[in-house]
Amino acid sequence: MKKAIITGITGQDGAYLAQLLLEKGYIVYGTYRRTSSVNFWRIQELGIDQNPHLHLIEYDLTDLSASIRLLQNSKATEVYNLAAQSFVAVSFDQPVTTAEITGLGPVNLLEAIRIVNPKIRYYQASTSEMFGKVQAIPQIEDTPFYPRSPYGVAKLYAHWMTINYRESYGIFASSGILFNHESPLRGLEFVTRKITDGVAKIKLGKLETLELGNLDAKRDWGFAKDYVEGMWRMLQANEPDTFVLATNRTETVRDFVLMAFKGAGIEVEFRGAGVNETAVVASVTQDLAFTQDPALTQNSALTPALSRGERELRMEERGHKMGERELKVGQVVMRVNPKFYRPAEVELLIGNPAKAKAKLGWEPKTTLEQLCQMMVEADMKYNQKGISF
Ligand code: NAP
Ligand code: G4F
Repeated sequence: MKKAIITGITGQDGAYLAQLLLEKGYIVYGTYRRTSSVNFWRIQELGIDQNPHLHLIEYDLTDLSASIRLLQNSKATEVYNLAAQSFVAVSFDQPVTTAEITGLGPVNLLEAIRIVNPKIRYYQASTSEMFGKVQAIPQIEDTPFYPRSPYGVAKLYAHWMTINYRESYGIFASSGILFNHESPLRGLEFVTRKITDGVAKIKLGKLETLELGNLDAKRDWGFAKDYVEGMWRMLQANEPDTFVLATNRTETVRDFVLMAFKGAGIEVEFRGAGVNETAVVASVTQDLAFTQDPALTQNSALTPALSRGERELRMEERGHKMGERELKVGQVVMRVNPKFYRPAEVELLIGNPAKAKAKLGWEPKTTLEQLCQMMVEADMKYNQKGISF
């Protein structure tokens, strides 16, 4: 059986990649950090936490000796380095920690490979943040880099070290330049999940207004589960290389807000500009597409329309109890709070994954609309159960 190490198993990609490799018959060594309260909710959500082929190992990427022991003890032949301080906003407040984990950390693993077994294949989780102030549209593998955050700078160092170890020591070290990828397992601090969680809370009457920063930023958002497949393909290729994984479509944060509210049956209109911009409720359909219960769909052709009282009763039976605050047309459900602005912003990302398609046979399978709907539905369920990860 093939053995692989995944650093950062408690993160979004770590969980999906572990699921994929277990399905492919691997023995997986997933690393997590010692903290006062370790949280395995993602691998629990995917139902893989008790898999006998998954071994959880305490490990910190900043420790060279731990990296050496990790490789020696596991005898893995593939290493997927997903561990990082990955939140761009925090990297402005903690630039040194970010450099140590996200920049230098991967060098510990590359050195450990060089020392323990140079035949081990290595995947580095590089990022479209390295393109920063973009020098070409769309971005491809050869587009010049111009990072705009301490996180982007740290990742760029690790990216070049990956290439350097490939060229200097012949190590099979591949770098995946991945554009933003999201899912119901995304951390709540990232904008898409913050929005879908906020929309769910607003729909359920648990929150009045969502506060966001720069609504004009454009991102190329894909589904994380599609992207981990690309990581695996990179390590099965004949040669190590650098690949962009992206969807070749870009939308603004504002577009995603609109889409998420729509997914919850709420039409919003944007008013004002800059720090004064808001989204207000234009109409509410009570049409909970995510319940997949035609009886709750007001305009369902299959069932007679229910009266409002009947519909609320039916929703309560299904656990969709309406919150105390009912949504009203004209209610402000989103406003800008400048505290979420960044000292330097990446305004536009859009990637062309043509090389990955040609050489790896990889392409994204999930549309942004499908992704957004999936996240809204998951957050409705989490919030109905009263859990918020
Ligand atoms: P994530 O959810 O933030 O997960 C990061 C993981 O790294 C967590 O398991 C975290 O552990 C772990 N970690 C942090 N510091 C560590 C340390 N010192 N030692 C060991 N583990 C450490 O990130 P993600 O979205 O899954 O992304 C996976 C990787 O891809 C990251 O390297 C990220 O920078 C990169 N990336 C992500 C995207 C994206 O859109 N998601 C795009 C391009 C690149 P804790 O749970 O203990 O914090
Ligand atoms: O969701 P974000 O925090 O993701 P960001 O900064 O693009 O970084 C993510 O993607 C990178 C790949 O390009 C990864 F390498 C990185 O690890 C991470 O996964 O922010 C997206 C955009 C930004 O322009 C931000 O300014 O959304 C804007 N935004 C507007 N309001 C907000 C908010 N971002 C956050 N997190 N929270 C807000 O309230």
